[in-house]
Amino acid sequence: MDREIRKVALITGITGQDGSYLAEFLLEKGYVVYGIIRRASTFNTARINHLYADTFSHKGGKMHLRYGDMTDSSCLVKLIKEIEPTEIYNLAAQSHVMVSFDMSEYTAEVDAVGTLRILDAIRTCGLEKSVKFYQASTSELYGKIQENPQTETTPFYPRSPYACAKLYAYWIVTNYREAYNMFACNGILFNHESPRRGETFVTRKITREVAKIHLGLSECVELGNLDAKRDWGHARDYIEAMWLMLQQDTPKDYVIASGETRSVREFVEAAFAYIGKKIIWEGKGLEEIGKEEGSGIVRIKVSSKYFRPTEVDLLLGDASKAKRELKWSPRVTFTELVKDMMDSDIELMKRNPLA
Ligand code: NDP
Ligand code: GDR
Repeated sequence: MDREIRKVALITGITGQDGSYLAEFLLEKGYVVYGIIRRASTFNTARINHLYADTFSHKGGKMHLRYGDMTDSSCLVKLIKEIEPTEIYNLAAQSHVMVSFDMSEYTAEVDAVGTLRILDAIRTCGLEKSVKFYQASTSELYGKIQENPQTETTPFYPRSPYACAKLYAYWIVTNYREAYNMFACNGILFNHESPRRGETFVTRKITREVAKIHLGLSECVELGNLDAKRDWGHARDYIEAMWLMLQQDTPKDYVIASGETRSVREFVEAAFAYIGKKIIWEGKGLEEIGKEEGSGIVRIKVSSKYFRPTEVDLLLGDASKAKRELKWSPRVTFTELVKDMMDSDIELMKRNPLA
């Protein structure tokens, strides 16, 4: 294949929410896509099975999976040498903020040093002048908010081991860009969700539980901090921004956000509204409950076990730079996002009430 027109992408974290949407997107654009998967004792490819297991949707054998891990430098070198990617999307991470308090060292190994390992693997293979590199940076970097809304120049103040690890990754990407002239970009993405969102993130936890309540399979959901505010968008929109960053002439960092913020409480209300129920809040703090209007059944309880040692209270992104330079804008509204997730979880629970 001609070097000039080769379009070969390597995605770390391909089995995750974003990796699966990105793989689909790149295959549609004619890329050959390689993904790194981890060996697990159970299948972990549910989000991408449709892309490679089915010969009809296999896109002419353009999707390939390789075993690997962000903690294993030699395997990263071997894979990059074999694949010679033209673009690398580094999405692999221990991505759960709460879990990072329990597994702080591992989170740093994967999210911080893992990013360094892959950058060094690129250099070891002599590809630093040809590969374009995308780093999955995050709005969690802003943590304790210094400025509202947050832009590319807002100071960082990380509030979890996850955010601290991602802070290292952000700066090592910046440093390698400056030191070695690498085409490396940080996408500072605000929360993005979808029917493929991991089940323990708050939006998916809510839509799954509300779907169960709708079908009579459950009565109540336990949550943590209802007052935390997030800038939520749809993952499908956000992965396009990743690709756009690597199609520019100059590598830069971009905020990707919806520009709207809502509390966890508002997400709960929107999910219940979708099934035609209104929630009435009573009490304060850990004693607070959410009752269904009319029936008075308790639908929401607050539990201390979901509170974090340090919380990020409010996130609100300003994606003006991405709008201006990448011509990127989010398409899916908050209401459409909730609908997409609710429809999908109601279907899932109908098919498999034990899911
Ligand atoms: P997910 O948690 O859904 O996916 C994470 C992926 O990383 C999975 O494929 C997982 O594999 C893989 N992974 C975890 N540890 C390792 C490891 N040691 N070696 C190799 N692969 C590993 O995350 P998302 O798709 O939601 O997010 C993608 C990236 O974007 C992450 O880096 C996340 O931190 C970041 N981010 C996400 C945002 C969001 O709102 N979704 C916002 C901003 C940034 P497995 O399936 O085997 O567990
Ligand atoms: P976040 O997402 O920490 O923003 O990180 P998450 O959905 O886990 O939490 C959002 C907010 O909801 C509050 N919350 C709860 N959270 C969870 N998980 N479970 C609960 O029961 C619950 N109740 C209330 C949290 O305290 C928090 O304030 C996500 C991840 O995808 C990161 O990888 C990514 O970098 C950031 O988004 C941007």
